[in-house]
Amino acid sequence: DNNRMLWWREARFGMFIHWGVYAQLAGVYDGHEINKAGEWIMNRGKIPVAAYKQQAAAHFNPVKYNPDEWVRMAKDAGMKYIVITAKHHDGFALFHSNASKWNIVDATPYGKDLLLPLAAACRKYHIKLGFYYSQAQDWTNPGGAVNRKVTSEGWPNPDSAKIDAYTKDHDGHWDPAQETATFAQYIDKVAVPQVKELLSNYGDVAVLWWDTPTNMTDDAAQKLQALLKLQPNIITNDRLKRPNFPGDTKTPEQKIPKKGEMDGADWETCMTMNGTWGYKSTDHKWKSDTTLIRNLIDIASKGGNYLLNVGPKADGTFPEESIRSLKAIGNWMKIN
Ligand code: JFZ
Repeated sequence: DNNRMLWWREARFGMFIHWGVYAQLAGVYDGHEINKAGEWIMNRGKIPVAAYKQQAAAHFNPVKYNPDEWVRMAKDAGMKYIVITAKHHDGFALFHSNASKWNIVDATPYGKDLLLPLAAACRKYHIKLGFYYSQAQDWTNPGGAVNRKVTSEGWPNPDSAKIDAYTKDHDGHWDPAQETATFAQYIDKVAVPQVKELLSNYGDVAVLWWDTPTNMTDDAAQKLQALLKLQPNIITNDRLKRPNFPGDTKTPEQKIPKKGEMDGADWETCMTMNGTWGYKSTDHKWKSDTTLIRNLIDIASKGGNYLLNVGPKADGTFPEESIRSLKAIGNWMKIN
């Protein structure tokens, strides 16, 4: 079992990719800038399911998507693995799925599976591929928009007052479409079959990166955990369900632990290059190359891995600033 972790322990550096139809909105809905992370825009803006489908997915057409180039940029930066959001909290699948039409093939003009060519490019360049899958939160597939705490922020949405009142009365939901199934039904009809698809149709899957375990049930976690046998060497993180499903790796987020703090566990710090995971046209808070390189050294010297995020644009290209920083890190790697 220790063998399974060997490559990961030596990897030190990986690329996180947050990509989805939220990149089409790029942080702006109905002319309003929505605060916080770009991939949360549907929730933060309380965008109704039908409007989100129309305004984000119906125009999502990443014709410049070049996974060969993506993987080469990761490899040239010294990264050994990639973890991509196969499905984030908005429920949108970057892959063709028989479990839900809310996917790249059936819901966008692009119409082609995005993960198949990425998996091929990863094999070509010997980069390991992992999938992020939002198992507990799915704001579009019925039953997946599990109870969220309602905060009293004013939503910059034309219907904000109405939607706020609805949300308060409905456990954090903001659209009746989200409530037409139970969480257990969502797990059985969407999450379980989709994870099965991901672990069956893309060759070797190195990592399953679960997220936001709040509201998970033991039953749901057990069903998802059982699927991992489809990929005997897969490594999973600690975000399936806490505390009974610890996985293989701990995931300090946006911070680097102190020496010794992680108590001998395998750990991976995930971090953004600016202030958002999913692309936002308005986020210009880019970390300097020096900061990124220092973080990598700091993390590697403490025995962890650095999972550095890129949020590609809707056309399929990386933001210029990310491309530049990846090159700078790669140049530094070559002389060290
Ligand atoms: C989650 C997601 O909600 C977010 O969109 C992104 O994908 C990120 C990598 O993961 O956000 C989190 C998860 C955990 C913590 C904070 C934000 N945490 O443990 O502090």
